[in-house]
Amino acid sequence: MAKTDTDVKESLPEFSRADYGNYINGAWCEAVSGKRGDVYDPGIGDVIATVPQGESADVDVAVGAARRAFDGGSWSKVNPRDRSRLLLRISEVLRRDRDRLAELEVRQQGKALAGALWDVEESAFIFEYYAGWATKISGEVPPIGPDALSVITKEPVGVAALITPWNFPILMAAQKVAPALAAGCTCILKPASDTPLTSLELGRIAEEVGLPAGTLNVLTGSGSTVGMDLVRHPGVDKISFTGSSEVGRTIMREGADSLKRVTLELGGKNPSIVFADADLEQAIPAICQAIFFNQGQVCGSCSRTLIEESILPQVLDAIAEYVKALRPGYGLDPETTFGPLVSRAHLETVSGYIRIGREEGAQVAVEGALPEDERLKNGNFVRPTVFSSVRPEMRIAREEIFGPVLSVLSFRDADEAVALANDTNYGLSAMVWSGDMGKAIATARAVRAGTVWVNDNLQAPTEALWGGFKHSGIGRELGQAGLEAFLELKQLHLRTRA
Ligand code: TAP
Repeated sequence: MAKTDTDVKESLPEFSRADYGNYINGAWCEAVSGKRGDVYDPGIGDVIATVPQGESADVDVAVGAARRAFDGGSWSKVNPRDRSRLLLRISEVLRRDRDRLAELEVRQQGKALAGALWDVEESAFIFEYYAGWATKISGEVPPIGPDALSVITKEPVGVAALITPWNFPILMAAQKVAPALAAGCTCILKPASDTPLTSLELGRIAEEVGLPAGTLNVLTGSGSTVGMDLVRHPGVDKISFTGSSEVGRTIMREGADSLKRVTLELGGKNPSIVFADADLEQAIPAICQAIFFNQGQVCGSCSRTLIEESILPQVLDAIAEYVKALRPGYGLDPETTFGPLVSRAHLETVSGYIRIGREEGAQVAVEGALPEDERLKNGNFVRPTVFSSVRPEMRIAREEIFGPVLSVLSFRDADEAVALANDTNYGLSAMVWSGDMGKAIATARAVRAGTVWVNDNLQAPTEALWGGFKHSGIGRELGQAGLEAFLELKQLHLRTRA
């Protein structure tokens, strides 16, 4: 049954527009210039909040605060047990405020509520997980002989600038802030301009739990000014960035003068490989979810599906059924399974790729619906689209679209599947579906990607790791590797000979 306008309004509770400040040195402040920027609800197109539009002067203030807290200042004096307790407190407050934060995430990003609730819950777990690590950062004493003692310690890397994207705003912030603080770093969080609100809420939580001033600073402003200034700033020791490969390359170039340590989590054009002996009842929803979840705005999404030739028609039919069953709508409506794209600019990019696919000669195998409700007419909705007859050289098979656009290709045997899977500059994730575990594992090992799921999809456990090969990034986040990214090794050489 089609929804009425009234139904949708009921799922859009009144929301009063909020004006946020930046959280710098333990205080809320305007940008030095006094400028502010708007934050839009991508489902309805309205302005829901304003935030300071930071510039170079604000970067100097934030870096100064983080530097002071690190260089013998307040955070440097907090011992690991207390660091751990503070991270646990952040985790508790995230859980306490889960529903409100999830609603805010839906409003600024557009995602379906169930996903937003999961994001906040997982963010709380990330803080809990790294709270455990804070007291376990141990060094080594290598055997160098009787005349001296060599002690290797792990030291915080210093002031870290954390630059996040808009697809999982609070989760990406947690993924960087929690290990940075556990390691003993101080930080400046620069959220994406489209989705700064839950990062600013993280500043509010830092204030509530009593994180010392300057330890976590949240600074809004555009990537080309605030982001670039953080990358070039001599007072910043480390950049942890998640976003596009293009900006990742710029960060490496611009950070080179000050020899910035970098962790780069970048884009992907990830393949799913479906063999004829796969359990299709599991594989088909999994490959569809891996491209349509969060409207395809997921760096690990599998936007190329490679299907063994003999099952191509039946898999295409089943994908079409899945796409037709998607429910486009507003993220807070419990029936919604498919929300808007994050911004008008991104809608144009994704729509452009759908046009390019048609022009390149790919066939539209199926396209899904747009919401019918008038209330959503200014939302950034796009039809989920599946292309068949895709050739490997087409742009829709090579370039990251970061939207709900699936390119389907076929293969004859495992060697061809691996060759197609690896025929990309990217290497973030991949999926292999087969009932033959030996073949599945051999294929997974041959694919050059940071994570390969075998008979599963999109899992990125906090306790494991996440990151890419090739143009998909440098370094790893999550797990122990995510902590090590905020540590430097140091040797103390102590003469013991008289
Ligand atoms: P980007 O345009 O790269 O933006 C990411 C962040 O970097 C934003 O905070 C942005 O600020 C900032 N930024 C932009 N230009 C900058 C510059 N010159 N110097 C420093 N910072 C700069 O990406 P996006 O559009 O937000 O996100 C989509 C892309 O991110 C996709 O390619 C996707 O694959 C990738 N992504 C990767 C992952 C992982 S884990 N690998 C996760 C999510 C997304 P503004 O918002 O103010 O422009």
